[in-house]
Amino acid sequence: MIDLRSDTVTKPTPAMRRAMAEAEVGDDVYREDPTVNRLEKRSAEILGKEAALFMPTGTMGNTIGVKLHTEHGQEVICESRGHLLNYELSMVAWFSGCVVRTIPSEDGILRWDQIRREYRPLGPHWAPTGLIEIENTHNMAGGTVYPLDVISEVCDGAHSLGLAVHMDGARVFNAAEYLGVPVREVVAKVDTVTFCLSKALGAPAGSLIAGSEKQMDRARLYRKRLGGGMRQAGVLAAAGLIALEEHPRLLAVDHENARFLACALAKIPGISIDASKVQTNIAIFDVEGTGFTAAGFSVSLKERGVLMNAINDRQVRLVTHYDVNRESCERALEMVRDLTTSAMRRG
Ligand code: TLP
Repeated sequence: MIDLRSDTVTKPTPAMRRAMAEAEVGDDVYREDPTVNRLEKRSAEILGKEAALFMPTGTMGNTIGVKLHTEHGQEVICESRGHLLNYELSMVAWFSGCVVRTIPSEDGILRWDQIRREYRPLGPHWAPTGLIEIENTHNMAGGTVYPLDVISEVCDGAHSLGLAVHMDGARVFNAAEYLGVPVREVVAKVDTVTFCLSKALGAPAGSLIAGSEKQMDRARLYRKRLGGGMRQAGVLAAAGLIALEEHPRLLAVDHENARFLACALAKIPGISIDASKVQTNIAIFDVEGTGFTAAGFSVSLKERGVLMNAINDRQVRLVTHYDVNRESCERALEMVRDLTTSAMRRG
């Protein structure tokens, strides 16, 4: 099987497995796991934040990010297709007691003037805005990257109104690679950021949230409340350290593979995608012209040994990653061509 469903599917590398077997561990709830401590320290250094905290998942990182900045009864502004709203089981409501105000956009990127129009101060009828959340890269908009000046403008605007900005940076290292800048520049102005080791960076599990020391002290309590005190988590952090230190430099290959796939898909009759918009490791394409629904396309492609997920009735998402090389991408394309030509022949 060629698995292009997500970059979450990567298996730990031999180096990660060795590091996991040999990891020095302790009880992380007592802060005694040296490997977790090292991962948190290095994450904070690399992101240019005071402190960072190891999380089992990106969902928990975002949940805690929202909790840190809001009170019950407030609104969190995010983009309409944001992961926070659509794929996190309404944790914003469940844990933080907030509602989400969405702003639609074509490319997943929110500009300050759009946010400013939706901002609500304290008033007699409505939920006041408590937080701005931005997703970088934006998953369901096709891995799009926030330009640095847009992040800067959003953060300056939010801060001028006394609001914080949380970045869902599940794939923020992909954004940094695309922009050609160190990741600390991408997150410099946001108040907190979550990033995932378990996605494009290839670790088997784990994410981090980063921000100020004070915020991370509170985040530690919320993590425990949510059942995320993981004890000898150094076995996971050991793989995470390799992902953090070694894998960012490999991301360019995934980006080239995604662009390669997008350019070739654009030439297949019935498929539509603007390959020039593929910036990182995610490509989303429309299959309506092939006669398939997106779900039908996905099922038929699986019969040919290629996995891609339907994300709505018409669109299919592919994600390139460490475990899929160029040769596998070429084979995946052959299978897509085979599928669409046989469907067209049948009429
Ligand atoms: N994304 C997954 C699915 O949940 C859709 C994927 O396959 O892409 N933020 C963003 C932007 C994400 O893409 C994801 C996972 C998360 C947060 C949540 O991370 P986990 O799965 O670790 O809770």
